[in-house]
Amino acid sequence: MTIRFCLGLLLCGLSALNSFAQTPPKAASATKAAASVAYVVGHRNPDLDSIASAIGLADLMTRRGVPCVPAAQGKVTPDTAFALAKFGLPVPEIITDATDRKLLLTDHSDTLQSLDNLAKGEILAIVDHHKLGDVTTRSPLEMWVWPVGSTCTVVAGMYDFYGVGIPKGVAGTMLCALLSDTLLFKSSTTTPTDHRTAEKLARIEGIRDIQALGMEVFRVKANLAGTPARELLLRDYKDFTMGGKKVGIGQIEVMGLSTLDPYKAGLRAEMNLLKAEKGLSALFLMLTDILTEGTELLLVLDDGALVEKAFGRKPQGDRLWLPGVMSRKKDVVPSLEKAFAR
Ligand SMILES: [Mn+2]
Repeated sequence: MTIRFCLGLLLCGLSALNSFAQTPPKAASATKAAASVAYVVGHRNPDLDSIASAIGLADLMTRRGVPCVPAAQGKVTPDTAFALAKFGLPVPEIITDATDRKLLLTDHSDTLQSLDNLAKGEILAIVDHHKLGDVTTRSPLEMWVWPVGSTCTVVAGMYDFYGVGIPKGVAGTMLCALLSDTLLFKSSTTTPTDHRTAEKLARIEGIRDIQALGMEVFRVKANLAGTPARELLLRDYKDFTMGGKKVGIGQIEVMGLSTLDPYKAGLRAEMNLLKAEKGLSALFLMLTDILTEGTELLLVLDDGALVEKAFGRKPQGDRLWLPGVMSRKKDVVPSLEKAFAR
């Protein structure tokens, strides 16, 4: 009795002390609950790499003692839905605003490609494989940016570094993303690390034929049937600022360019509309053929001379064939940035 009484007194005293220390107690606990989980999120118009890297990084961080959930900045694409269903993972929740959120950014570091009100959130980490963007932070952060074929390659490297095993399901989804982002290892962004990582992920998932899995992903990705032109244009679309001008670049990957013939007129019309709506100086759409390994660049722009400056060839009217060009981040963005900077 006495002991219980003393303990009671002690607890009362402690909680009084505690509530005295926390001012105001109610608001503090509410904020704490909301802030306890961090969101891992890829870029706008999320592709499979953005989603899979968010899932992998959320799992790794949670197991390192930082509770995280994967999120997406919008509806997932058909190839993402396919990979998640194949490996039994749920579709991440959609978030669009950073306010009062703890965040880990994957697959981007550009504010234009990130959440609204990014400055009102707290960024704990950036994990990416693009050029370094303009995101800044107030506090120290963990930052992993590698020039490799996919953000999932970087996330796999982080698992390795921290000595954490990649779970089945997550490994398979990350493998699909790696294959999707490297265009089955054909993109100029592909490195030996990507090949090694793919083999490791396949081993974990028990996948024997990596190429066959990649073809499955691309059959879904390249199936455009019934998709409205506006949706096709925006599916893998990114905004950039180049030489102070607003520039948009979309990409559609197909197996055989003729697949796109029925869509070209509609795409062209939507490109003109989108350029006006967004007040862009230039809008490019990369029609990338995985079979012939090149890109037909559709263009709508104010200054036609820019394209020749960037790629060293004259466009044929409103299009330009670029043999061997398959990567927006490595083959197209740097050339355009240079041309716009002049
Ligand atoms: Mn990526």
